[in-house]
Amino acid sequence: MMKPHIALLPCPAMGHVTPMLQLANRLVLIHHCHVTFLHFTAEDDHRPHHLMKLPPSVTVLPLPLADISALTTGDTPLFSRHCITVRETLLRSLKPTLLQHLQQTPQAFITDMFCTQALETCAQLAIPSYILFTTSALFLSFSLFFRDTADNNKASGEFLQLPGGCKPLIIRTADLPLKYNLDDEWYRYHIKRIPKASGILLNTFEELEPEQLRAIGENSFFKEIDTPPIFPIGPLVKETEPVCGRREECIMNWLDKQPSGSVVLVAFGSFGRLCAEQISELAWGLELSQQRFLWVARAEEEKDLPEGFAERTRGTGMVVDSWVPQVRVLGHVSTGAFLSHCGWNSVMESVCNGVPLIAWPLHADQMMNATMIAEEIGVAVKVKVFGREEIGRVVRGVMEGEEGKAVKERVKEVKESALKSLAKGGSSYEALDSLLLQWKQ
Ligand code: BUP
Repeated sequence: MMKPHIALLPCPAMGHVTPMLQLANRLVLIHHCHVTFLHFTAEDDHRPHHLMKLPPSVTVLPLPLADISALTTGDTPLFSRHCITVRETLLRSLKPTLLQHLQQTPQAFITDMFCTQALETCAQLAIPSYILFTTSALFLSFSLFFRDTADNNKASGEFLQLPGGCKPLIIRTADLPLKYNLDDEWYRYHIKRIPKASGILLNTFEELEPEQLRAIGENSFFKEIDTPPIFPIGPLVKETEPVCGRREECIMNWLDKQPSGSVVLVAFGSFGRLCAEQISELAWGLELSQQRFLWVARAEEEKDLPEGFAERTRGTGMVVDSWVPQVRVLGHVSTGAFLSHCGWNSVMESVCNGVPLIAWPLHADQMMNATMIAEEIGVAVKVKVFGREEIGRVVRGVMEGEEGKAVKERVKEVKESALKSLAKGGSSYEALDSLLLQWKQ
């Protein structure tokens, strides 16, 4: 029988490319599909580093980046430029690229949640299309509930009640990203296109968000707004990660020398930036906690570290600028906790490695993720008040205190259920397999 042919389109941002790469790996290596992996490319990055992680049989198809100079000015913020580039590239390049290069029409086209323009192209070419939703089911239910942004007054009061499964889903209004995001492309366009998809694949798993998934799958509210069928197929997390170059080797060598479970990884994702005051309070908080740490800071953030911080923490702490192999660090025996912005990939990577989180969310879905993993799932403790004493108390509590014991035990259980969900017969394996059965027909 011919292998099913699946085309994948990630949004060009690290937190989105990574889960799509894992999906590609799984489709090829476990479910024996032929995969075409589309990617946004400038002339000088024809095959970016991360694509090297794909199995050699995957066809990599570059989408030439649109020239957006006529649509932007020097003042256009970086994030808006990014959104315009994605939109214009899809509108101008996707259809001709598919028509020119795809000899065999794919049985399915899976596009990132921020590339929903592709759903229209697929409809024109009669290709069944799906969305890969790269964050939680809770955020999907919230997004669908807020699909009509004219209904902002849905979010008054302390709590917001979303239609649920057995019980309603409760979200704190303080955790909503609305005030930052109402004008962005997600609320204006992408959510509204969701009903055009034949299904939504989610980077979560049944055992992690049972109520949230039941709500979207079964509650009449979501049916009435034409929510497509959902397929929780996560966690889509890298299984291994190479150590690249001398700098990363130094980091791993330092970790090798630390006692088991003694180091707090501190990282705020690919977009997270702290202001000068936050950097200073975090540094004092880490010192007060008296714990070992590995802190991924930016070069420009390091100038805001308190005077003498490097000397006082020499030997027990390491501040690195730019990037660490995060999954490898989380999998290292010396790592005992992860102080994180709670981007969904970071949450899943921590959980899959059995590492409890210290939640310091910054924006977007991160506040909701943080509350859910702390208060509902029980694998994290939240930093509630911004300041050195609270940071010191929470970090020390997770590493040494009673609170820490509870989250450490719970995260081990969740890790086990994550692994089970991915194995043959597990919920995520079967969800992906059920899609393959449809695609093979
Ligand atoms: Br920092 C850092 N190394 O040093 P999230 C991050 N990562 O591998 P996002 C590294 O980037 P939003 C580093 O493992 C994860 O896969 C990390 O994704 C990797 O946050 C990814 O956690 C970060 O989803 O923000 O994308 O930065 O919340 O907006 O998705």
